[in-house]
Amino acid sequence: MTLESNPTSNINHQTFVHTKSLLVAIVLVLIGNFANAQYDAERYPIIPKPYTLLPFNGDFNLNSETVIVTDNRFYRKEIEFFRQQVKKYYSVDLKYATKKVSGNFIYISEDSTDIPNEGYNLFINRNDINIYGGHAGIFYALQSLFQLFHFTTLNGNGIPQFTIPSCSIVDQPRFPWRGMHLDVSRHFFPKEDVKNYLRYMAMYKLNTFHWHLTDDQGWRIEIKKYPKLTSVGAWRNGTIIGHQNNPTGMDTTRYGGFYTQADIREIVKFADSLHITIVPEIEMPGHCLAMLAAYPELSCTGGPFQVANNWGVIEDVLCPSEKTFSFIDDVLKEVCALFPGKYIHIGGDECPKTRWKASSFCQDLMKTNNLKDEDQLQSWFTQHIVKMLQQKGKEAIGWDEILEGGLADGAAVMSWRGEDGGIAAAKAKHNVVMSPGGYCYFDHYQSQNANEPLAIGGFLPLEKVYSYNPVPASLSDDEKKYIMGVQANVWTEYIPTFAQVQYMIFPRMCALAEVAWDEPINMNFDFFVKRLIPQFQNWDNVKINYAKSLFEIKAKIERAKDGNGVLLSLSTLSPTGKIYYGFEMGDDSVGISYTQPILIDKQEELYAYLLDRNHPIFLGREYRQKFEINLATGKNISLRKNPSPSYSTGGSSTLADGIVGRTNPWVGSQWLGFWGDTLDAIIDLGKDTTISHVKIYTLDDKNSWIYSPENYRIQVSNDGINFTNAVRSAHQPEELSQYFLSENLMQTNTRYVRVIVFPYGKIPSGNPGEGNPAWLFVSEIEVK
Ligand code: TNX
Repeated sequence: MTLESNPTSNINHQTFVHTKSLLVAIVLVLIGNFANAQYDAERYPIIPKPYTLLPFNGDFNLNSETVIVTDNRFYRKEIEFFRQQVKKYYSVDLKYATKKVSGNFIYISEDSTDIPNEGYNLFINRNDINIYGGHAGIFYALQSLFQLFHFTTLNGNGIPQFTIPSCSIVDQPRFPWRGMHLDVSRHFFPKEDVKNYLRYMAMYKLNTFHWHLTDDQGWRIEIKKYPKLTSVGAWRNGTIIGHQNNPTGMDTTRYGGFYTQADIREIVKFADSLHITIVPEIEMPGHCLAMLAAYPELSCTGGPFQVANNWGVIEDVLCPSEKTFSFIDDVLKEVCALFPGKYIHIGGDECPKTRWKASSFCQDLMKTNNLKDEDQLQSWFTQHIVKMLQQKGKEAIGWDEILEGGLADGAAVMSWRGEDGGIAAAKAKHNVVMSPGGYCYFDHYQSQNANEPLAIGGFLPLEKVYSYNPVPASLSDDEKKYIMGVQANVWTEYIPTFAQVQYMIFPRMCALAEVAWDEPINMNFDFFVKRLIPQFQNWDNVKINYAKSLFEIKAKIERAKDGNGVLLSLSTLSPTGKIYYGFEMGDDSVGISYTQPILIDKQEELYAYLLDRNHPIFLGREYRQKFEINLATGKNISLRKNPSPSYSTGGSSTLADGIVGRTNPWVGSQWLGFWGDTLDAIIDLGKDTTISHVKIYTLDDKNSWIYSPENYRIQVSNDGINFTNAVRSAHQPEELSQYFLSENLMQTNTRYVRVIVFPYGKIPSGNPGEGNPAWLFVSEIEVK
């Protein structure tokens, strides 16, 4: 008799499975440490890594006869998404049933007793698969299952067969806010692209979509009361070509687009079916030029304005007038009605004060309200908006600038200028989402390769995303509770197509997903990479354009033992790649097989490439590097003050590694960054040495808040304790550049050279980041 025809035995079976599930769950939790043991990654390539996974021998065989059984029709949307995915990625059409068959089923039960929010239990046996959880948990269990498909063969009818490896999983997330952001203002991505973005997030259990809908370059959400926001504000007359620091022109193509309210409702509903909450962002009071182009009366000067066609920070901002407040109130009414989530993002970043300073209206307003400066005026403005949202039953979240000058109760902070804003907010008992530039900006470069497609700058390789812990150690246990989670941001100035969006988020989004889901103790980068590689096949199946920088040659530079030159180690994470290298001026043009670190003690240009061990093909792109060797190269350098953790790759030895950082575009890994801080470095030349020249390579990129230094000092010493100023030679080098400081010295015999470089200071008004300290970036110190 089959279970199907016998309701009693059906119930018994259910009860049995259920009891067993509880037992296994308890055992899994009890064996705490065992949970961190590493299992076969290729067999269980689940990302993010489940809280506990207990591997078993044997497999469940999945084929087109497998049925999904549920006694609760309310799971339809969770199951339907999974079914569509399985059909799309694996070409298998799974069926539904409301009663169990004898084996070959996936049974789904709403039983969230003792299962934490968003958690689930998933038991894969040889004959059946059983899932328990609340709605979100069931959705995530199906996503884990989706990642366990192993193709075996085609059956007689050409239908693919799969095995699903046996195991027991008890899973739950670390943070409730697991976010991805997308800027649709700088470049517009139609509805279908946004839905795909949400699908990608859901696959990796990310649950919060921060939709950056408005900015200087385009307003992208229909507001019925103010139609010009989209008829005027959604379109620009052209777009800058190339990098904003080095533009090659301006195209004159009318560019734009927007989402109708019907589109938005459709996307919100779709997101809801994936257990994703959308947080819409309406930027104010800065980054509002598109809004002002449509309604210039909201500005301090009256306009006229045009939607921006280049990037950066723009001085025209909202005027904090009654008219503006009532306009925003109307806009937010419509926004709140469209988005059911608790939070509305109100921007708040990068608001220049030039217009407010020049406006007699603003100056009077400040006097009337006892506001001592324009920063307090912004805080006063923000508090109004926060209250406006609270009256509509919502909470506000904003970029960390909204902290300055006091923050209204209930408002949450998104920390992007490092972690300081988030730390201050948590200490003041505000909820926080961590999204610091150094770990979470997916518009930054992920590879140092010179052929990488144009990006804004920075350097954020996969392993750096993975290394992030969103809970700062400096917080007390009580304060830590305010960290709601973590989010990566995808600003699209340099991301014009959806294929490029894919390139910037895959695979870094997988690392973020694990940072958001897993406890640090449960994380390990090498084990992550082993689970990541099997995803590539899936992405290939649906033609996702992912970055393959993981397989590139990575270079590590260390001081040579005796301090003469540097040792270059090359490595790759590619399981089948073999490294070959050669020198540009060398005899061996094909290159030789790499076996051990290479000593570089003279001016050279080295190239290296990867060959597949099994096939005569090249993998990835060539690595190429020029080395400039001088007296300082490879010598010991000590820093009196450490660089900012965001720009500290390689530490102090980066300053004497023989590599002069690229400037346009610059890649973060080659530079040490000091935020408003002095560089104070002492180079130990090892013995008394005659020197007559010092050159310091610095960076100038005002859009990224990086300024050439104001001033510097060079000192010498024979004991490393007592330093005297080096004497300038009358003959100074003729070359001048915004990218280096260069000085000829009177010939001096010295062992220690001290280089002090003072940062520029406060960023002057009218520039991006005005009022903030400027960054000082130094790549290399050359001594001759
Ligand atoms: C800063 S992050 C911005 C954005 C830019 C981004 C580029 C933030 C709150 N503001 O307007 O697109 O840098 O990385």
